[in-house]
Amino acid sequence: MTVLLAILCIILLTVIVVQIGRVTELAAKIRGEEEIQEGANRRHGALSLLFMIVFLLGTIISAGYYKNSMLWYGPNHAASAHGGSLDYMFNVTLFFTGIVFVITHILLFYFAWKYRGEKGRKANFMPHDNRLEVVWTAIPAVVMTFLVVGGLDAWNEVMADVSPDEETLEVEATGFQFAWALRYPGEDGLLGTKNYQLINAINPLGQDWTDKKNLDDFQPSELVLPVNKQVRVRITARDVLHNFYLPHFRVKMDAVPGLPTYFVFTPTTTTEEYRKQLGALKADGTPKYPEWHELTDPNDPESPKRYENFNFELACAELCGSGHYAMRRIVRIVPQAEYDAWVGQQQSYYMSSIRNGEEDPWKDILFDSEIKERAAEFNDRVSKALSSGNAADKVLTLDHVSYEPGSAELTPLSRYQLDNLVSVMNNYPNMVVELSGHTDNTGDPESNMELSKQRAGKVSEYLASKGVAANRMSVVGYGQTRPIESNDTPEGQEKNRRTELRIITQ
Ligand SMILES: [Cu+2]
Repeated sequence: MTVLLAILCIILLTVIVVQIGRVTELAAKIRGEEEIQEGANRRHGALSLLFMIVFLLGTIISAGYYKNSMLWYGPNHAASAHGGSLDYMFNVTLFFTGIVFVITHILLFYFAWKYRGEKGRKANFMPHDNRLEVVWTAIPAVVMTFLVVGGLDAWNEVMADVSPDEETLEVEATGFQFAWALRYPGEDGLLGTKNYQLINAINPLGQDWTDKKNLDDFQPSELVLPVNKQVRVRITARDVLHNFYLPHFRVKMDAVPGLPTYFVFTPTTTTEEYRKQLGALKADGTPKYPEWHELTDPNDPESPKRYENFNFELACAELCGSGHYAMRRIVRIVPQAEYDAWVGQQQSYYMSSIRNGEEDPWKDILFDSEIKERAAEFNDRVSKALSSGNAADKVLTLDHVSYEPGSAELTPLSRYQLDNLVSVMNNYPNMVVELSGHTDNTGDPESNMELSKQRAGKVSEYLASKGVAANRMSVVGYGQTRPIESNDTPEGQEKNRRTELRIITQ
């Protein structure tokens, strides 16, 4: 029905337009066509002049009105070392193109008025003029040469890569639909290698965990950078084209799947300093940039002012899909000390998400930091047991000693705690201990008894192989007779499968 009505309306409108045309035609015949044409020409000429004035005034007024939103003007100064040279280049270009813009528009509308159609006026026919050709080719050529050379110069300065001896912080930004994954190098200062074939749900960047450089890399949710330190951003994409854009730093570079790009820049203003500049006051105490003194929430007089909430941001400057807007990230520029403290709080992605999981190629070894941590913890427990007068406190569970399923073979990771025990035995030469094996209640009690004894025996063999005298250790198997938790739950059963150390003489 609506469609039908719409079609009817269109038909009616067409009929009306045709009818008006006919009436005008008839009126022209009656009054004389030429006279009418001349009146229209005069009117159109005058309107051209009016349009020129309104248009140019509008351009000037809007430029003045939005001046504080222009990147090079007012509060929007560049917050990076190279930003000034790009802004300068834009200003120079704007200056020259601005002159041409104003002159050509004045001429365009002035000529439309001056040479409007008049009775008896004939057009001047000019087939060719060498002088004019030279002038309007040479002037743009000279101006363009200066602009292009200046642009190339700025480009070479901005896009220069770092030389190997320069101290640079290298971080990585990977664009995907719809977020940025940021990666920092961790303590070693080096980003680990990646392979797209390794990408899966728990390894979103395809980091190769056999490369030790990857183990300390961390993936924070915001881009935090120290002020006045050169940064090289490796830019990649995982699916479609994105664009790494830091407007306040004049940094903008495509993120292309399969083709790593980069951008080197040095932030020169911290977030705090930039906020101060936005909130600056004039000599008479009024705000320099009133728009930044507006409240963030106009309905809440207690809400902070806009400049107090200001943050640099990272955006995607490529329309990459429906969630494109969600690629915004906060960027914080902070003094070096604050940056170091922030880095200290970050946990490596490997340690938080990969360590000891399915994909961990280092499952069978402990890293130095873990070895130290565990040794300290074990020594602590031993000294508590030694200083206690209570017999129950003299029993320690060797919680990091485990066996292959259904066998008495020690797992590779068990050796670390056993080595801790060896050094305790060496430090206390008079210490005599009992090593006991325990199982849960699955299987037959007699074979459990046998297995638990074999397991405790393996521990004693290991200690003996490291030089602990055999007469300082007794070996017992208790099977399933001494549970410490209920065997009804898998967790309880796991606790019951254990090896214990009892200090008999210290
Ligand atoms: Cu994007």
